[in-house]
Amino acid sequence: EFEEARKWVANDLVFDKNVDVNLFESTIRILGGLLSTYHLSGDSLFLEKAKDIGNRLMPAFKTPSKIPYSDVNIGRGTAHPPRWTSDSTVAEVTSIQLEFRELSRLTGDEKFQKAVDEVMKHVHTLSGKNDGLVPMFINTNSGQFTHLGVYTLGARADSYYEYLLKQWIQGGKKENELLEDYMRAIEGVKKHLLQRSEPKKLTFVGELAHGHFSAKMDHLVCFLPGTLALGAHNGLAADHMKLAETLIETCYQMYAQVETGLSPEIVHFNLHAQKGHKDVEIKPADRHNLLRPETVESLFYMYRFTGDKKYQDWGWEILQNFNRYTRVPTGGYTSINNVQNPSNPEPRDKMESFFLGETLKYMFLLFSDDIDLINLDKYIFNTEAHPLPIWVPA
Ligand code: DMJ
Repeated sequence: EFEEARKWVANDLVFDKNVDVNLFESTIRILGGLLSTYHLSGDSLFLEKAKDIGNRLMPAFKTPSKIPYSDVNIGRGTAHPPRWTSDSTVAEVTSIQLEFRELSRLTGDEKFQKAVDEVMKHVHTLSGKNDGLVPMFINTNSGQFTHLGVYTLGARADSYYEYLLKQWIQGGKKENELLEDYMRAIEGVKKHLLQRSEPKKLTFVGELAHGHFSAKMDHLVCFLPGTLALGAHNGLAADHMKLAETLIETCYQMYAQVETGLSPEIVHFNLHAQKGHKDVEIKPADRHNLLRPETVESLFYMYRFTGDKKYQDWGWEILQNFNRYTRVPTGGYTSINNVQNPSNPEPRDKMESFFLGETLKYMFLLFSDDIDLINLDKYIFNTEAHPLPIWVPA
């Protein structure tokens, strides 16, 4: 299968195309995937392809502020923001660093690293943060945060926090500003976003909008227990591990309390006990499941670091439910519209590439007891689950 895929990359993966692509998605999926495959196989074809796509993505950084645009035409070498705004998403511009930094290290061409390091240095100094928590948008002209006052660990901010820690680990734990920003942000989460639900008193991460707390949590936030555990494993505060343990329980309950045993895209937690109500409430617009990886990803980290088999059991339950409700008899899996209807979850006929890239890969790693199957002291996973080497392994 690998040889078949290699042949496809060699003959059919051509980037000289007049097409707009999203900088972030192409970096984490294509560039990250190629770099990782290069390391795991040692085959220089993948590095050549990584160089090619890396160079073609670089025009995105030609902006007045050097905060990259969201979209690049990889054939024409032009870049632009979305049609309706000159803003970029904070998580997008701050979650391309692991890949571009590694590309510089491998090629000896520092321009890739310089471009992404500059973004991090700039964001480090920006005002508009709230105890280390960042807004969701940043303007490519002014370089300032926009839509101030809204803070989430979910969509549009999530992997900013993940990549602070992971870049610090990738670079050999020397880049203090990254660590400072990460530690401050986790304090910000504790101070502003943590609450407990009723009746089970589950600790969850809500959102803050102009001083008002909302008990809304995206499934995307479930990357956080894994990231906290990775930080604790790398010598950061032991209470991060405690928080990881409570949060992964919450993420598991986002599956277990639902009719199909699969989490919806977004949940709202009950802050007050009401007869007959569970902790988790689901709004009709949020009841789809896109086969997302975050909970399984965190289960993998928790199992690796604690050896507690309950994490494998929870992952196994989730896999059974993916098989029951999302598996397509003729092959593959699909997103579904309704996690609350076991008799008709309404298949969508769409399987995101992160289901193979992340969800199934983390399942595979979760069920293995071989700690050398991607040793976490030697590799760091990018946000699309592609392992990249730590520059100075522990
Ligand atoms: C993936 O592309 C990445 O994990 C990203 O950081 C968040 N969204 C999807 C998976 O849910």
